[in-house]
Amino acid sequence: MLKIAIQKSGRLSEGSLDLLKDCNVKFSKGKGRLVTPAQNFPAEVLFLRDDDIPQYVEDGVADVGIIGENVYLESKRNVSIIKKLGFSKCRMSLAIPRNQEYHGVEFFQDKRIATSYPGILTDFLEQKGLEADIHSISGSVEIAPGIGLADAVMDIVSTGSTLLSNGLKEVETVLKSEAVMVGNKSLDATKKQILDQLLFRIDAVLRARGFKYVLLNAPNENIAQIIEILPGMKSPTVLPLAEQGWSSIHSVLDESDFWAIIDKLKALGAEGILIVPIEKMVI
Ligand code: PRT
Ligand code: ZN
Repeated sequence: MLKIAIQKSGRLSEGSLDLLKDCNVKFSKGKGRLVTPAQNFPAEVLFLRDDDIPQYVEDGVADVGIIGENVYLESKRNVSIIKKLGFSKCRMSLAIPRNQEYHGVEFFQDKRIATSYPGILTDFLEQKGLEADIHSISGSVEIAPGIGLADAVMDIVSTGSTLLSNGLKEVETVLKSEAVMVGNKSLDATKKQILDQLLFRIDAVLRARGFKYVLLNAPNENIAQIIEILPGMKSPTVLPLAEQGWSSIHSVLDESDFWAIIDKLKALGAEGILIVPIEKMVI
């Protein structure tokens, strides 16, 4: 039985639940429940506060857990990062009042900086050879300069609107973060085997998320050129259409290339282009 810890409620919950669901690990999330067994996979799901997960994984109360990289780094617990999961992306940044001039990171020398991540900030300042007065506060960091508690903040930023609405500007990115799976360093053979099964599924799900399946109709004389544009997993599938001189071409596209390729395809006479999400991708 593999014990998987996820955040009980917060910004990681939905992504964690979706990932397990896409991996076909089914369980009921009863209200107020702390632990629930999976119905079709040898696992148990624990619902915890994200900050507690690194310690529980280190102690073996949970075998693996899903947290933000920022929480992993701040906790300094003896657990390993097993896999980056690609959701809940954000950055940790230093921000200062909008009206202050900024010419470089030396700005922070001897300043008072409010943060909920004193460990990460200490490491960053040390790396830059700077000394500052770190005020460790647990929430609403962004109001600290406005009430005279600090000269600057280091906080999580996603869209930047929280900083903006508090009269702050982002001046340095300290680190980039996303959801990661962390694991206990001494799992026994049975747990490792279950984890491998889960990772195989996670890989298939994550791989599929970056790709789309494309189907299109094209005039036969342009097939060769179209195939050159479409990367495909091996080579695209070409099927004759009932209409003479036309074929249907199927392939897999990297989502990030999507628009550039679509334009070229249209220029080559492609019609009826369908872009379909892929659920799992095993290679
Ligand atoms: O209750 P529990 O302790 O479990 O949860 P929590 O309140 O500590 O964490 P939660 O749910 O807020 O965030 C969990 C994780 O999500 C974080 O550790 C990050 O890894 C990740 N994440 C991604 C974020 C954000 N995006 C985010 N925008 N965490 C927090 N924020 C906050 C940020 O603190 C700031 O107040 O959102 C605000 C900034 O957002 P923008 O869009 O205005 O820039
Ligand atoms: Zn937390």
